Amino acid sequence: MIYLRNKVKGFILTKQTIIYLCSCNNNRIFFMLNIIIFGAPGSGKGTQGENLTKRYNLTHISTGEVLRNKIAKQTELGKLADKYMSQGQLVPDNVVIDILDKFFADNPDSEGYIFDGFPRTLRQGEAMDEMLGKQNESINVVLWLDVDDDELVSRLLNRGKKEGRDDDTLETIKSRLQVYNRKTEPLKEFYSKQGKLVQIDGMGTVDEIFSRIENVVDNLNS
Ligand code: B4P
Repeated sequence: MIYLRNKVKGFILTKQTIIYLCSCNNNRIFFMLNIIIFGAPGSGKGTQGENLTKRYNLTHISTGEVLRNKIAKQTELGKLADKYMSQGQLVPDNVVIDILDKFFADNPDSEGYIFDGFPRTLRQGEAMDEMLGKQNESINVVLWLDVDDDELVSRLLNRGKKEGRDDDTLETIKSRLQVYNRKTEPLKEFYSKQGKLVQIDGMGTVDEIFSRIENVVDNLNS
């Protein structure tokens, strides 16, 4: 209840005013919760992203999922993405930034967003801030799922066996982890400087991890 999409510029809103306005359904005051779920490949971004979507009624985007759909449909963008993903490399920034731009255009009335797998580079992070800024929005929290490397590899190999994803082979996993360390990890400092990064112990069962996440999200700004 803390995140106010302040369409009413120039008002100072106390907690009491917010409670009052929220009880008036006709007032078009929006509370938005914008979350980035962040972590290495296999850290559980997709898994916990879905849990968050259901629990907080958010609109979910997984750039990995969007790209895999494009590959399955053999679109031009899909063919391009496949070249990078099958090598464990990141798809070029301009391609994924365009995907995010379209996602915002398609979901203008969302109650909040959950970004899963985006941003993965500093340039993507800056582009996202800019896009959200245009809507008078910003990221509320970046949930960093911290998981040991051995566990990451074991989860991804397991998924490879079950789902047959091309990028879940040992060789590709190694290169994805290197790419993560080189290109994605610097985002931790980017969000830490903004005071938004929260480290979550990503080891344990899916339910245990989700209750740690709930604990953080439920207590934001309290
Ligand atoms: P993604 O689709 O984002 O996938 P991921 O990082 O591999 O996995 P995730 O962290 O979501 O793990 P999951 O919950 O599935 O990216 C795939 C590729 O797309 C990238 O390598 C890149 O090439 C490209 N791409 C995507 N976004 C991009 C961007 N913004 N810029 C450029 N390129 C981009 O969990 C993994 C497995 O572990 C699952 O099988 C799950 O069931 C299991 N698991 C989860 N939690 C567990 C737990 N607690 N215990 C045991 N197993 C667990």
